[in-house]
Amino acid sequence: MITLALSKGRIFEETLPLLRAAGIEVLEDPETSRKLILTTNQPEVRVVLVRASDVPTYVQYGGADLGVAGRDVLLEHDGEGLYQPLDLNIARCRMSVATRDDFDYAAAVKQGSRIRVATKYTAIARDHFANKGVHVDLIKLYGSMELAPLTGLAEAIVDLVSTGSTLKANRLVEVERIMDISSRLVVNQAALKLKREPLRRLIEAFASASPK
Ligand code: PRT
Ligand code: MG
Repeated sequence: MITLALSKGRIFEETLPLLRAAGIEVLEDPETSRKLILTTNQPEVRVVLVRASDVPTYVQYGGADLGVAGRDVLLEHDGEGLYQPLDLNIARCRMSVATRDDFDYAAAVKQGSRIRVATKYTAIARDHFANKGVHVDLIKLYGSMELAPLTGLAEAIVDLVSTGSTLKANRLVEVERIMDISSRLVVNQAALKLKREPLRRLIEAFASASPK
């Protein structure tokens, strides 16, 4: 049995064409079914649905043989034992710094002021500001980062941006791009040895079907 960990939503949707290219059809729709284990047309392949940030954990401890996770999630997850053979180029977006449109970020940085930054991505944010030599107080949030600058919780946020419409709707502006983000395939290292052939075939099919 090969177990693939996916999260519901964009990662599931964007992985479907890659599975199809490998001859795998998922037989249940996670949007209508409440099942967490989905069968496929191949009796030896199943999909498990987990939170996006839990994908690396499932793969690391062998709850799944492989999974698809965003670069953001992988950078925030500290764990060994994950083989990352492939950037799938799906679920693309960027990690950015954003502030209220009336906040002068450049001036605050130049003056060396301490900036309060709210984010779910504390590892990425800590690294970014340390490399720039900018003093920040990081405030950990689990969602709705956009609200932080509007309520005075923080001057800036570090969050994912794709179309930019969420920032715009909240009168925030992107003041710095930290990195481009896409989703990667992660594989359990022990599974790679024990299930070498089927995994190799799957990885190859994903590689040739993933957007360039
Ligand atoms: O939602 P949940 O808390 O379960 O987990 P999650 O938010 O980590 O999962 P999910 O499914 O929302 O995202 C899974 C992965 O998709 C992320 O880890 C990213 O690698 C990738 N991805 C790509 C995105 C986006 N694009 C994206 N736009 N993840 C989140 N967003 C959010 C962003 O945080 C912001 O709130 O969408 C909003 C901005 O979108 P725009 O289009 O308005 O700019
Ligand atoms: Mg989400």
